[in-house]
Amino acid sequence: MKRSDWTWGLTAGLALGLLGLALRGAGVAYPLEGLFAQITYALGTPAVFNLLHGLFGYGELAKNLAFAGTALAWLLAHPLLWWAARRSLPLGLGLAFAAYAASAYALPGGWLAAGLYALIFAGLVRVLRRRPRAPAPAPDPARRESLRTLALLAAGLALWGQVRAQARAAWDKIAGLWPEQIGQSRLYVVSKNPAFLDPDLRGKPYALEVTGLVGQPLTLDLEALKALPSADLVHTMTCISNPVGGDLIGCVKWRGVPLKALLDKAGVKPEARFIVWEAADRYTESIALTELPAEALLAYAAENPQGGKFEDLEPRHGYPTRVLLPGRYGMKQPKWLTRITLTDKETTGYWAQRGWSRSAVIRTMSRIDTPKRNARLKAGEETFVAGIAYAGGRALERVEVSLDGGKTWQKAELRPPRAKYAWQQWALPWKPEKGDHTLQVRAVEVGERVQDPTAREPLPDGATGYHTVRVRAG
Ligand SMILES: Nc1nc2c(c(=O)[nH]1)N[C@H]1C(S)=C(S)[C@@H](COP(=O)(O)O)O[C@H]1N2
Ligand SMILES: [Mo]
Repeated sequence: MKRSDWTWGLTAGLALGLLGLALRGAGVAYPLEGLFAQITYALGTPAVFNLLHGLFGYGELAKNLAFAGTALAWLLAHPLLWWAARRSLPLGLGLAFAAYAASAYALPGGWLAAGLYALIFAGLVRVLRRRPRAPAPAPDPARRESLRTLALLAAGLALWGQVRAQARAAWDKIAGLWPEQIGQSRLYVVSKNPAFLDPDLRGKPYALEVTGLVGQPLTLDLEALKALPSADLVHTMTCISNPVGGDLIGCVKWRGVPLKALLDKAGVKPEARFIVWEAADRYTESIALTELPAEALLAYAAENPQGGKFEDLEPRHGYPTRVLLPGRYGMKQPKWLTRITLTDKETTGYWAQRGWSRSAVIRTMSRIDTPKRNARLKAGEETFVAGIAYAGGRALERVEVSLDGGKTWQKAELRPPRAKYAWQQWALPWKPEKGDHTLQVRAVEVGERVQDPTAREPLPDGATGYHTVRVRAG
């Protein structure tokens, strides 16, 4: 081995290690993580485990040292691979694939990721290694060279597509898990009215008023609203009366007019401090201007995930327009909106008058979608504990699952959020042993803010506590 093998090898190992972090965010298996899992699994045998923890204590230190060791092993492997690849690129490619596959094979999509990493590695070798200056005997070597590079690139791209598709499919394959986005037809419906008394404004004259402390009062029908510049918002609607584990929650992509734009058009007077909403069913709500989220939307359409087309709001979801106030419970988001009034005095909304929270800020929640409670599972068969989690627009650090009724917790795979106000899917592969199991889930926000464990009823501020599901495996 030459010195350059060391320099280039270590550089490539470092680059791939770092690149891997970014790829991991995009759902590609991270070989370093697989290697770490295998090494710690081996070290986890009781004797070794006790020895290590006797030496380093039970804190994070032992784990971090183990990871540092893994990273070092990873780095040191790369000069060797580089040396091999310099002698023969196919040999290097093969060895690299073997090494990455040995690290990542146990992770979902691990084999594909290994292929992708090996190709990137080979690409690095081709680009970075100094070519011998020997006279080229082959006919038209430049052309052949670029063809080979192109082939490598094409293979890399194809594999990348595969990896992405598989990462997506892996989530879609978990039976019973709610999708990243639902259509309005699957969204829960809550209203203060008996359904037959809900407003149905289809085919009726409609005018939305913007009035009160504004420079230029507005009256807009649906056409006029649709003619204004629009925005899309992936937004999770949830009801303050949703019990822990309940399904009064759903993430939908909406389209409408940004409220800020509408307010600018009307010209809010300086003395205005609150927005009061009024709806066709005489529902009212309000919010302080300073608390209006920048993304707040006057929605008139929702995306149908089958086909991706935007459709008018269904009557039960507020046709023709409704308010979307991300981060707040559904009660702050009137349907069948008819009037927006700017005022200097606070008013109390329909549910707040009845004792529910005034601010109605969404509490961090997580739910187990599968397995269902009292499910009968096959002992020893690989399955998933999976569900959704949402923190009202605050970022989630991780989701943890307990398979033993809250005694111990482990990190689940958390799918990166589609958007700020999207719920997130999470999943943990699980091979249940024979017997009864109590599953629990909790979400952890950035800054180690763990979801509130106290069991509370929805009234008045929204339910808290961990969703708990008992199942039997036999
Ligand atoms: N006009 C009007 N808007 C309303 C309500 C209502 O009774 N009347 N209920 C609110 C409540 S409590 C919730 S949870 C959401 C539910 O919206 P969805 O039925 O579209 O899911 O609408 C809100 N907007
Ligand atoms: Mo609600």
